[in-house]
Amino acid sequence: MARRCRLCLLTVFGVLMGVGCLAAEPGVLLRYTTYLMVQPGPAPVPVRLESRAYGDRHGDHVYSDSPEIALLDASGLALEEISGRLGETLTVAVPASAAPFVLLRLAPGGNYLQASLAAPHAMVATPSAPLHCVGGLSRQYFLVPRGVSTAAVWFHAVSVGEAGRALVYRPDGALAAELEDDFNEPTPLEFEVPEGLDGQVWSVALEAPRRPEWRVDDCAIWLGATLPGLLSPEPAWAEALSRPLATAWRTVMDFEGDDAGVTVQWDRAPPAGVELLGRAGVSTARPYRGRQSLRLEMALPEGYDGANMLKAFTRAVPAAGCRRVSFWFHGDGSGRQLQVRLRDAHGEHFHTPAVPIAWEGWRQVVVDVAGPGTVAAGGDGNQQVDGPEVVLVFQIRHAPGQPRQAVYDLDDVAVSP
Ligand SMILES: [Ca+2]
Ligand SMILES: [Ca+2]
Ligand SMILES: [Ca+2]
Repeated sequence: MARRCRLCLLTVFGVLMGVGCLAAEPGVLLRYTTYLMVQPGPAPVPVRLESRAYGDRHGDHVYSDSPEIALLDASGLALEEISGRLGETLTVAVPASAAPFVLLRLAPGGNYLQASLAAPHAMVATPSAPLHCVGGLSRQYFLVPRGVSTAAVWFHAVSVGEAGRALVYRPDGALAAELEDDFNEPTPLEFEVPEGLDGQVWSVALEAPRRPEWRVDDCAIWLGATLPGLLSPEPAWAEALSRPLATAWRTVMDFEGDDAGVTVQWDRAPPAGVELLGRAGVSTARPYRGRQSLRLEMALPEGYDGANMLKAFTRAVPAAGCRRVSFWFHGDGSGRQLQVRLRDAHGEHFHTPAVPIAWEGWRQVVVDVAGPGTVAAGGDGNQQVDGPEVVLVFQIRHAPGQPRQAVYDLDDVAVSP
């Protein structure tokens, strides 16, 4: 009898403890659409969702949007769709499941939503599904996978005057990088990951800016493509939820040696008497990391108005089974198309989607070799990046009307399975 009572008490205590946690920890204030990843358990997980009107913070405008919530399984299939009411609090139960995660799509529209739950969870913060927060971001944790040496968190506060002070912290809590900006354009806060601090949990926060004419309000936040795109209020949760998504990155070229190991070639031979300059070599002028980068130079003479493509072939690098390629590229804003091609050990070519060089200065580029935009051709046709070694080709497409001269730098080429 006594034993049964104790069990009852424990159960009730457990429930109350959960409720206590729910009340104590209101989450980040969200707007527009943000995805919340929840780890389901053997019992349903209650998620408390508090809808708040835009007018709570700003009296100048009213939005009629009511919150729309969807429960999605790991494949993105909707399990349940719930329409909430503006200004009300509702509790959604994430059903008991053995699945690694369930996603909640939280869409308060122009109004706000705040989620509270005691179970392990994280907010999705990827380039394609950013986290949309309001009034700053309390310290949130993320996993830096093994092999990552530099990474970035991106901020975009599109309205002029809506700004913030972005902070990234190392696993021991020491400040790693800091940036106060208006973030009118998507802006990365880049940070170095010293050896031994990869494979660990870091953190990020967005605070009120110091400049008096700026304030923190709406901001979209996402993690650079070499990081699993999850931000969690607890380090252990970030670790548990991110680990299955993390891939180990391996640097295959850092251009620190005497020989860049890169040869260049124009795609089309120019007419007789016309000379096109294309050059590749190591340079100390503006490395991204270390002492050197790969410098790619091109020049087309006056009067030459043809389209062409400069191709830079790397030496063969160990990249068998590679699914993604990451590198840093110093752009010139010219809009030229930059494309990465892989030639595997069996002569199969993988043409990844081109990106326009629309930025100036250093930026990380991550290409998805295994993604739907990649076209495979030739070779053994098995759609596998066969090793042991693979040649990477960086192709820069010149179109008539674009600047006749360009100097690009490229550094830290890494691959992930
Ligand atoms: Ca802004
Ligand atoms: Ca370097
Ligand atoms: Ca192949």
